[in-house]
Amino acid sequence: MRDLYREHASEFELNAFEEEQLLRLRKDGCVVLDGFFKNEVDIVRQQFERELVDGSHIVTGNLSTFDHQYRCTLTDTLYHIPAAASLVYHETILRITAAYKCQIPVYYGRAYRTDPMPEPSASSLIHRDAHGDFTIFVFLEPVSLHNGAGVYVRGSHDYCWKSNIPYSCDEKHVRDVFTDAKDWLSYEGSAGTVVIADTTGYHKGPVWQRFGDARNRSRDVLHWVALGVEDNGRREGQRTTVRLRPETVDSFESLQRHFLSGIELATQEPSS
Ligand SMILES: O=C(O)CCC(=O)C(=O)O
Ligand SMILES: [Fe+2]
Repeated sequence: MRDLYREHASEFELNAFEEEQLLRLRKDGCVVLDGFFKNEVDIVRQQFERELVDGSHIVTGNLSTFDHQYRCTLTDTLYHIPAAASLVYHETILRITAAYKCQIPVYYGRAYRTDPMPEPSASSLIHRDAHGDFTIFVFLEPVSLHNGAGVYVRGSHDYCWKSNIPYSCDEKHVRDVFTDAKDWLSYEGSAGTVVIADTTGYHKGPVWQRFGDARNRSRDVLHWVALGVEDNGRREGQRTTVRLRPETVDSFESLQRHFLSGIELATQEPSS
């Protein structure tokens, strides 16, 4: 798959803005693009709100280790919110992800709301994701420490890649290693803010300034994880990614076909 990417790297050529983000991403492990989708996000948020009120396609907990009673996830997100597809498959994000991973990214977005939590648990505690996981968040409303921002530890991607540390870890240990307050990047921004993060590095979210404060509000996010194609094959079934078997992708054209049929599949009426 990496060879396929290298052979067709010109298809993913970056413009000056994307190049700048890529450099920051390589250095810090995370970039925040404030209000990047400010014009597109309202329609996505309205459609998600309708689904939350209707409730019939909302699942609470049990989708993955980090899903819990405070998280409400919309199933078949791209079908129920067709407007989300142009964000999830946005060229700039595809190009940055491809260039960072030197791989053609395959993924599937989903929307969720996290209600205020009385105390940090699951992904709100410092952790890292599996090696090679690369996460994109689009915040559907302005996001701050009042409605569950997030934190990324700048530079920890290199540290985590090199060492075989566990997924969950003690925040004190991370603070001992990353002592500079500037390393602790809190991602906040206006509606449509995009965060692109190598989540092999340490992060946590959602995070409120004071957990348990009665004034805390929920946060709505469109979220997806770009796995390498090899990873996707290995972990098929565990993630709601587009299904793609490496052995069926032997040329760029067949990859493009798979990619498009993946998008089509994701935006089609669910079978059950
Ligand atoms: O919602 C978030 O901020 C983070 C989710 C996360 O880190 C995860 O699912 O691994
Ligand atoms: Fe995570």
